[in-house]
Amino acid sequence: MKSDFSSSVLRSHKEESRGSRILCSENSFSSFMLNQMQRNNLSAGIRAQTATTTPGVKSSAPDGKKTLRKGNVIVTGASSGLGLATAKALAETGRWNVIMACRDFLKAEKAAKSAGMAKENYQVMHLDLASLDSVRQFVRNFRQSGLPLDVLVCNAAVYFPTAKEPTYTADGFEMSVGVNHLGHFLLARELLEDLKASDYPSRRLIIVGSITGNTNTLAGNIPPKANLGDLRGLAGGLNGLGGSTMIDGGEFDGAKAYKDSKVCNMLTMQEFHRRFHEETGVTFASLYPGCIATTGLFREHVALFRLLFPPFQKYITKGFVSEEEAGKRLAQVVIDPSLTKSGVYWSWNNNSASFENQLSEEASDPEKAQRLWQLSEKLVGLA
Ligand code: NDP
Ligand code: PMR
Repeated sequence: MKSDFSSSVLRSHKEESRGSRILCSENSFSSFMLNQMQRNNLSAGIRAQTATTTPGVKSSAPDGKKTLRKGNVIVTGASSGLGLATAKALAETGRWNVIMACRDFLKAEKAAKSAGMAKENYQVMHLDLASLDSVRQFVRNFRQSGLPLDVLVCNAAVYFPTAKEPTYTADGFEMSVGVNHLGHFLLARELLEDLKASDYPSRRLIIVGSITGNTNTLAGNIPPKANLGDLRGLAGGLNGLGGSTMIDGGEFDGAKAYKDSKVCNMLTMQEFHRRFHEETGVTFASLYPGCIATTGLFREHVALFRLLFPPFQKYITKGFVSEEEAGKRLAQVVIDPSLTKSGVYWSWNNNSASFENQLSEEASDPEKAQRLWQLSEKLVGLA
């Protein structure tokens, strides 16, 4: 039974088209595992992607050789986990100035220092994605810095798996979708202008996605599953004032809200691609960096989960990746000249080689993406 399970999770890690059903409770992690060993009922959702590349523009150095100026990249949520590891990997190249867009200025400064990032390679700017005013203020502050914007990485996220009641952003949206999707949606929409204006050879907008939002994988089939339904809750404002705090209009569920927000992230990337890639040449991408089971994302989870999750991912699913390795992967999506294809959801195999992955049917539904775009525009005051 165990070998069946191990081989099934391995196949799933490669994200072959599949799904499963499982009963789980956050308090009995080992019973998840047993249940999972017994339940495997698979289904599929596959989609092909289109290829495009951006042209190169280089400036001349005094000796006549072509050189590239230092790139400027904004990374949201760079004060810990994946964001910090990515900021560090980019800063260490000496070719990138990392703007760490963080809600806690002091925490970010301390994190950069303890990661050994050299002062000349980063700066911290305040951004609280739980407030649309803060997002707008961040955009103004960034523009005042006079720096061109070459790459934007929407990385920050919150996850409330054990919350019984929803919490809300300053604008009254359920917190997980408010921060992970709506705050980033406004930020990315505003900063697209800046990316367009940059003369950097490859300008990129990257929105971090996840396997758990993709129901064509085993991980995406652990209940509660992501499902945006007909978006009626989002249309109602996600504020709990008479309507629902969940995108699909259902009862509040913190774990589902997070997974829904990741579906929004992946749909948004593709809608950006459809609307703006050809016109702007900007590369739009999303990714699943691997299971970084040690990050602060799980800070709200029960203690038993935090204890067992890293070894479970390391030894059973083999989906575990260190913060350092995950940071290198995301940094690769920022800088690698071979990853300029737009509209792609990147993943990595066990040898850390990147490949274009397939999204679930829902996470690649163009009509849903368009409706999500329109409703999100209304909620953040762009329409
Ligand atoms: P962390 O909790 O370590 O990092 C999340 C970051 O987001 C922190 O820097 C946090 O700031 C910041 N953040 C939270 N709320 C806000 C806000 N309101 N405004 C600005 N910043 C905010 O988690 P991870 O590094 O794991 O997560 C990073 C990304 O990776 C997320 O998009 C997540 O969905 C994705 N991901 C993670 C996986 C994993 O296994 N960990 C797997 C797949 C995807 P602060 O430091 O102040 O708390
Ligand atoms: Mg999952 C190949 C199998 C695989 C992978 C790659 C992940 C990734 N997980 C896998 C399998 C399983 N998980 C199985 C079989 C179980 C039942 C025992 C399981 C359970 C589980 C829980 C309870 N897993 C979780 C949770 C969480 O609370 C995490 C979550 O959903 O956060 C939203 C999580 C995750 N598993 C992953 C990844 C990457 C996560 C977390 C982060 C994320 O998607 O951002």
